[in-house]
Amino acid sequence: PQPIHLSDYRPPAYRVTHTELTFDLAPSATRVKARLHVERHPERQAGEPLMLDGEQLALKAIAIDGQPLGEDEYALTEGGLTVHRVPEAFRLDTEVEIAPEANTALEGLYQSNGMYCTQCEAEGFRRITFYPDRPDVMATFSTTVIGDAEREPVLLSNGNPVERGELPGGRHFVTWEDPYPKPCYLFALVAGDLKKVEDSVTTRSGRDVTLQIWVEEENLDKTDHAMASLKRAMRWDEKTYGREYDLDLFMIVAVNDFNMGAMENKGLNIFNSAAVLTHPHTATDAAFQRVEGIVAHEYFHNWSGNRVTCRDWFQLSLKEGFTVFRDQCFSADTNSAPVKRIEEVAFFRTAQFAEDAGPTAHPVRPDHYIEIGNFYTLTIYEKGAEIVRMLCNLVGWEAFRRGSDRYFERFDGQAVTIEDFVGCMAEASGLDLTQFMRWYSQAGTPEIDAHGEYDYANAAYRLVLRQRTPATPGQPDKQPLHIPIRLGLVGTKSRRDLALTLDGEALGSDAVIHLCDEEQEFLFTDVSEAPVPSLLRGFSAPVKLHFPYAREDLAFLQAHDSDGFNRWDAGQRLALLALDDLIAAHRNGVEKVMDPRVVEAFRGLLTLEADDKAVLAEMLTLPSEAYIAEQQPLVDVDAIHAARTFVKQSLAMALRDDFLRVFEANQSEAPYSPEPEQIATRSLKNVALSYLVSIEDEAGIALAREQFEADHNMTDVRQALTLLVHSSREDLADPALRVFGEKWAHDPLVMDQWFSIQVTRPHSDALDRVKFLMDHPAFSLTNPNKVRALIGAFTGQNPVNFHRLDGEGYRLLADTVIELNRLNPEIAARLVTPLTRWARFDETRQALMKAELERIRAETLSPNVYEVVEKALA
Ligand code: HT7
Ligand code: ZN
Repeated sequence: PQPIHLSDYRPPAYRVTHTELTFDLAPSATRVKARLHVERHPERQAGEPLMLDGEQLALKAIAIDGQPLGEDEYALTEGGLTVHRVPEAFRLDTEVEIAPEANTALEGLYQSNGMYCTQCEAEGFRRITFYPDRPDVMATFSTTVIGDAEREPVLLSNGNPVERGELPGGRHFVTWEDPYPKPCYLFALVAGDLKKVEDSVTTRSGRDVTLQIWVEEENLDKTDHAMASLKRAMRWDEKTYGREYDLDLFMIVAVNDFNMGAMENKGLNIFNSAAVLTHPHTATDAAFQRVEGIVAHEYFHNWSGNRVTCRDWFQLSLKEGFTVFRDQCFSADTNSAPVKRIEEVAFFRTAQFAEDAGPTAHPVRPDHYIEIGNFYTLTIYEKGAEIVRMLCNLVGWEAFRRGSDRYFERFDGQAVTIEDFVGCMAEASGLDLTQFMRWYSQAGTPEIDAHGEYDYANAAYRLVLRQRTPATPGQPDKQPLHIPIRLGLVGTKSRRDLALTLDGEALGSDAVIHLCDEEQEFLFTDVSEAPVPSLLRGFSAPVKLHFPYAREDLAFLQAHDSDGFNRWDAGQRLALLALDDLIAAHRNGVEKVMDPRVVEAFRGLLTLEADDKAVLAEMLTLPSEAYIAEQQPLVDVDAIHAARTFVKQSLAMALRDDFLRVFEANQSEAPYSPEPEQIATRSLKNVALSYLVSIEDEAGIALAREQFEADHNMTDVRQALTLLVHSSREDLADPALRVFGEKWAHDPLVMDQWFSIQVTRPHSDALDRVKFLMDHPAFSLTNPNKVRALIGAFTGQNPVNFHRLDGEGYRLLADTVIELNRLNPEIAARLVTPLTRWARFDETRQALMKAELERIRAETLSPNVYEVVEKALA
């Protein structure tokens, strides 16, 4: 497969102004009739052939303006259909046959639990009909869906239903009209035996909107939270961005087989059931919060993505980065804002940093790709959101909002570029954002080396910052970026933020400085006492910051920094330094000794009367093994696991009574609610429990068992079960797993949790369990949630077992990727990621991992897997 380059972009030769579709549904032979109203693009010459994308379509009929075409008038190719000569404006009719039941790739029209559904982003529409499958072709759609009245009583598509009726042979139809021009990637169809929950809202301008969530009957009791989240998101977007919903009907459908979380199809969002269904007994707090965030994200796309869309797929982050930023702010407003930021950053620094440092690193706006499906990445989504966040902080909220209004108004109904978006922000703020644009074109994580000195004699603090971005594949040389650094200077005597004066200008006590050159010096004057600098507050830029903090400085910041995020970060840095020593001790076979400063810091946290329990729970959570690995020059999974376990157990032993007190003080019998206060209390209690069980303290074990048996809510049950299963108390783990597995055998989303808990167990039987569970009746390789719950959880969250020195973990992953490559290339390409990180490990593991990649490469590969494996072995 050949790469596509951004620099080759040209507008389409022909555009489609209106699309009429008729689907006659049948599992193995669905007929799709398409009538396209086509005209030449004014910027393209007359006389060019009409080229349409199409894959796995059996063409049954083709006509232009009612005249059937002869075989010499068109050509079918592997990727589509070419009509050699067409008029300036015309009507193209085609009819094709497709087989939804055979579609395991879950792109285009497929079946999930017998219901029909579609996934068209990025290039799935070409598996439905011949079409210019590119986002800059925007048309209004009229869609008729014909199905069996009994098997498919519900027939849905985008927009508003305008006609319905009976047909001979027990068939029926519904016609839908979507008045908003859209690219075909936003097309959707759903048909099946679904039930709905309905609600309504009145928008700010007085439009009544019906809200529907469509699910299988047994899930009708799991939609309340999604509906409430949707209503909150609608209000929030009106209030915060002045954006209103624009159709009379907004629908969400839950499907079990789905490659990603959800899809923002116009007026008909399709959701992975895991991203919409919740119930206190089946979903954890984290799942409730995830559902709220995803419901909001898809809804926000109605403006950032649908009304204003992307010119081409290189601009993907235009809609995704902006929409993630919007959903992050929404969730911060609805939940604990500092915890939301801590969670975002912890995840970002673990996973996006790793992506940026690996062989598939790419800019937020890539300049070439083979398979766009491989570019729904943390870089496009999360780093894209960090860039929008920096923009917002740089120009200030008021100018950002003016820029956003300008963007939506100027480009409504158009397919545009990242320059168009940033241009609106530059106009609204008057700032020159030329250098800032490099964030979009340069891959890799910038690193900042910082140092500072306090000059007692002159009461000045000199801070020197130096930036460099390491080379990434295809980008050996990097240019300096515009990096906003929010900071404070915390006085070591007063324990307060000191007033900041820079170049004679008073900046307050919390300010942003701009690092634009390779190296810059900042001289703060009138600094009345020696400070400890608190840098990159709130993670003001997606960079790695190195400052030679003494451990005492970190303990000081953890206790006294006014910025909650940096208080947490100082604690993480302090723990990381202790972990570094212990990793070295483990490798050298030296006795491990716990750093008393970490114990004292934790004691301080536990004895403090916490006003924010959610933040406290985060502060008591040690960096994950994956994050620790990210900090190491070479990853030693066994040493990391041993060191982290040692720290956890040392803290648990030293502070056992404190953890017990915190656990008991935060137990509650109140009925479950996903409100922030309750979530915070549960988090704190469950962190405390994890320490107690880590040392197999009898009281702790008893509490975990009681919590499991009390069966109050899934957050508590899952935590208790995980702790028991991950402990070495097999006598408790196996019965608990059996009880849980039998109780929830009927619920696929709970069974996903049951799978994950077992295969993330850090014991040596984990790999055998994975193999055994792959034959479990509830497991299926064609269901992406199951693959993620079992294989993804094992390879991503069980480092000591995945990286077994006999290479069995790698072999299992490669076998699975090879099989999935045929069934679902998109999922296969994502799943292979852990193998692509081979360069981070010792030579033995490197060789084993590369051998498995070679074995995959020897297969006949989908473009998705081919692109990833080639990059990994380049
Ligand atoms: N915009 C949606 C992306 C998506 C997707 C992409 C590729 C294959 C399957 C997919 N399902 C959804 C989701 C979003 O970002 O909101
Ligand atoms: Zn999105």
